[in-house]
Amino acid sequence: MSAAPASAAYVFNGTEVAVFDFTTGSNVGVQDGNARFYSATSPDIGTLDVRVTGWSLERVKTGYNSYTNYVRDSKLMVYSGGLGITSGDDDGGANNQHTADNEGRKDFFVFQFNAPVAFISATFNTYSVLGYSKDSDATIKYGFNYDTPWNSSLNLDGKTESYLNGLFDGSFESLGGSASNHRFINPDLHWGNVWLLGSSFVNKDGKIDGFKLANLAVVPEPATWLMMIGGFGLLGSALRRRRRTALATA
Ligand SMILES: [Ca+2]
Ligand SMILES: [Ca+2]
Ligand SMILES: [Ca+2]
Ligand SMILES: [Ca+2]
Repeated sequence: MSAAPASAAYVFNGTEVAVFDFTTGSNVGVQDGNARFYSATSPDIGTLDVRVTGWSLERVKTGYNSYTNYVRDSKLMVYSGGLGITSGDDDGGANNQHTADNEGRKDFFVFQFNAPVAFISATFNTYSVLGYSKDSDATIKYGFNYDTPWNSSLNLDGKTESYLNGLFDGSFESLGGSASNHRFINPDLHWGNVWLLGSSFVNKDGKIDGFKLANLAVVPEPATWLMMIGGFGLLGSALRRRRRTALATA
């Protein structure tokens, strides 16, 4: 799918999606591990909030012939082109390394929502990292986490990739090309209140991925939806309990 205007309202299953605009904010005083907060509103579903952080996976030699990937807190930067990540091996962001890139460390965003959502689409602005050709493949992970409030730290710094993966129910690839693009990123309609979107961890085509994320369209899960439009709180939580019980026994 190409280039639906970023700000255009559009409809998913009869509901106007909520579109987070990631092109506003300041980079003054940004430190590793900084968080940014954004809100998005749909006339149909009200307002959703998200906490966004930037990370990278560093491959560390841990034995004669073995390696372990560790999560490193990184700088979540913001530009007119969208959110980027400057990680510890990104030379201060030079040569478009301030993007979410998988040259060296694999950079990724973590999104903690105040309600379960499904990703629908996103705008990827591509950049040539260190002079390589542009590409925009992404790894996406989704899961439910009710141990940590949505607006609090998940304390991922220094954790292993296995620990990171344990936070999520599943993972998939969203392949993109060299041009900046707006695309659907959740064809199987997964749900979660905690999501990861990164420069591809798999990168099958071997081309370095480097992009800024300009926006993200989501919808809340139906049970939450009922609560948000008001008056159905008990019904919503009953549905949620049933659903999660069903998941737990599946
Ligand atoms: Ca980077
Ligand atoms: Ca890098
Ligand atoms: Ca690609
Ligand atoms: Ca690639």
